[in-house]
Amino acid sequence: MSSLNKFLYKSTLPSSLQRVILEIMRASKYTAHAITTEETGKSGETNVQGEEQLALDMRCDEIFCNILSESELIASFASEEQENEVEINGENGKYSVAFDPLDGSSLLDVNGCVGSIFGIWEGNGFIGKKGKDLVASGYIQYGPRTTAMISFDGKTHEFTLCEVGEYQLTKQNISIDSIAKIFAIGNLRALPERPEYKKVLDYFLENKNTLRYAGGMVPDINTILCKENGIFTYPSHSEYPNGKLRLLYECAPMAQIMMNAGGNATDEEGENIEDIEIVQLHQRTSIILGSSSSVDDVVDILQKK
Ligand code: AFP
Repeated sequence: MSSLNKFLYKSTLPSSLQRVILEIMRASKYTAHAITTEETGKSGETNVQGEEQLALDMRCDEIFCNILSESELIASFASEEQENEVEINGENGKYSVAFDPLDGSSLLDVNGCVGSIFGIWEGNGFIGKKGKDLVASGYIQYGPRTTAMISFDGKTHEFTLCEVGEYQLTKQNISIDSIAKIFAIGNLRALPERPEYKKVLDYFLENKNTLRYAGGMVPDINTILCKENGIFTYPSHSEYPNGKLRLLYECAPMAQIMMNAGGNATDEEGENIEDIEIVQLHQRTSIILGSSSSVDDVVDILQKK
């Protein structure tokens, strides 16, 4: 099997973009180590989202920030844990990276799988850009094994961190079935106020679909990509009127990863996630993502009301 380095080298990606991806993946190795060796307790701080930060949230953010800050290729970066964009080389940089350094941190205390998510855009900054402008995206899942899905040039591939600390290609050209048999139905707390979402649940149950819901965006979407089948739903409700998940560093990268695997990714009105303009670093969106025909069916159900 090819190493990530060799796979990138043989690709058509500019060497500068290859280097940025490798720096992000270097950060993931330190993150994987921190997760298995450092405390999972609370930090006593809250982030810009008003969410209680765990010590590991801050540690993983520090790892990504430090590594990206060292690169002359980085124009700026944006993190879930940082209120504002951080300019590194500005107009002298080539790429801007948005990342969620530790997604699903509420799963740490139960030893659940967590992940890091990233998206890479050309140029300096994010406002005014869209998911379709991403030049590469990916996530790392920290579980019994550390694995990653990395997407560029219209394809999505899986890599696994091997014993010598190198990512090896383990699955090339992921391809998602069009009809879901697996469903990861998020935000069930919306059911009482959204009877149309109950119809979505009934749709999955009537089709005898298999429920797989971990409560982490990375493990839930990773199941769909590894099984090459499934659908993930996280609609809005009164607590999160625009949805809970963030466009810039969660939904836009995940949408590209999924679409480059032949799936689809829209909001609950059916707008392609990749077409939603980034107007605020931490803006939220609803998301329906996975097997393309099933995404269409769920949006139709939600829209019929
Ligand atoms: P945490 O980072 O607070 O664990 O939230 C994880 C997350 O942002 C995303 O990874 C999940 O898909 C989603 O929230 C789960 O939300 P619920 O807790 O409402 O199921």
